[in-house]
Amino acid sequence: MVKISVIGSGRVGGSCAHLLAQRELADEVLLLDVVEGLPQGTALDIMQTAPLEDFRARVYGSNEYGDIEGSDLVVVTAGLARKPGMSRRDLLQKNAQIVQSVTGKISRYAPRSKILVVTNPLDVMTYLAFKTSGFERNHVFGMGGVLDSARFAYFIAEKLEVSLEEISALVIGAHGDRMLPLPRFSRVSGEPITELLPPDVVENLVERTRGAGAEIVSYLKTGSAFYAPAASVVRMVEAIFGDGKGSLPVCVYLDGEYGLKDVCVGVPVKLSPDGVEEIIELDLTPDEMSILRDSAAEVRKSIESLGLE
Ligand code: A3D
Repeated sequence: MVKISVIGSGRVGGSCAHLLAQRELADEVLLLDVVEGLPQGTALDIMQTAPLEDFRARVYGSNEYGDIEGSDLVVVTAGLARKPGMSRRDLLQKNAQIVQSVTGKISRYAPRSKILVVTNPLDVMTYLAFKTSGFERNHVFGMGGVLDSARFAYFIAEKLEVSLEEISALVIGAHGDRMLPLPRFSRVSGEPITELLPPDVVENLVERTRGAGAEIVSYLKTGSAFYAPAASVVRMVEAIFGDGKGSLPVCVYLDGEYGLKDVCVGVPVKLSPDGVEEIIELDLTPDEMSILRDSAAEVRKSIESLGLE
């Protein structure tokens, strides 16, 4: 029996719950929100896809944190989404309060769960969730790199007009303007894209990936992306409860890895039912290392601006 609770039944949370049920990645999916009726209505809508999509998972909604008891994994999507003209930093104060309160409830009602953070700004919220929960560091992690890497892969496929199956792309670092797409580690049929495309084209793909979230916000105007973010969470859930093979870029608390300490950023890890099983240290060039360090420094600055320490 696998139980997954999704806190926040908005666009990302609702879409996650639907995909988790459809793929039968959990026996029970609980949707929880502070808005009365929202998780219940969303869950009922999702359950009514079951006769059409033929899944057996049970999705239900609640406004009571006590219902997360027994969860193996809690996905935190509670918070405000970025609106046009709003930077990730604008979200910081408000979402910090929400994530601290939600994490406090998780440690109280589901102390043996793992926490997967989605709320932005992702790396700071993952750090807060880790610190507030008091959980071991391998039990608290965030989704950012999987989405950024999927976006990079999509842009590469579009540019080279090749099938997506041939592409593996990798983005590490903070989930934001200072993310670190890694062309050397992004391959088409095993060949690094740096061998297939001129440097200016690679740079354009990197820049488009860095701005991919904002590009969608500029179209939608009243919200941000949610289909690909939800699919990215589900990819991580598959890695946790599924075969556990391969590595994914995941936001984790670093304690000396990559020369970084007391900060959360995205790096490749192996996931298993016990959470983060191993942090993989890539052999980065001095330039790549310097971008990663800048990325982490930006996250630390935001953490410090919250005045926690
Ligand atoms: P939205 O559709 O507004 O849903 C958020 C939900 O959270 C709403 O239904 C709120 O009622 C609910 N909520 C607020 N406070 C609480 C609380 N204390 N307890 C329970 N529920 C609460 O937003 P969304 O689903 O589009 O986005 C959710 C979050 O994910 C935002 O912070 C986004 O910025 C973030 N996000 C991150 C990524 C990453 O790649 C990291 C991608 C997309 C969205």
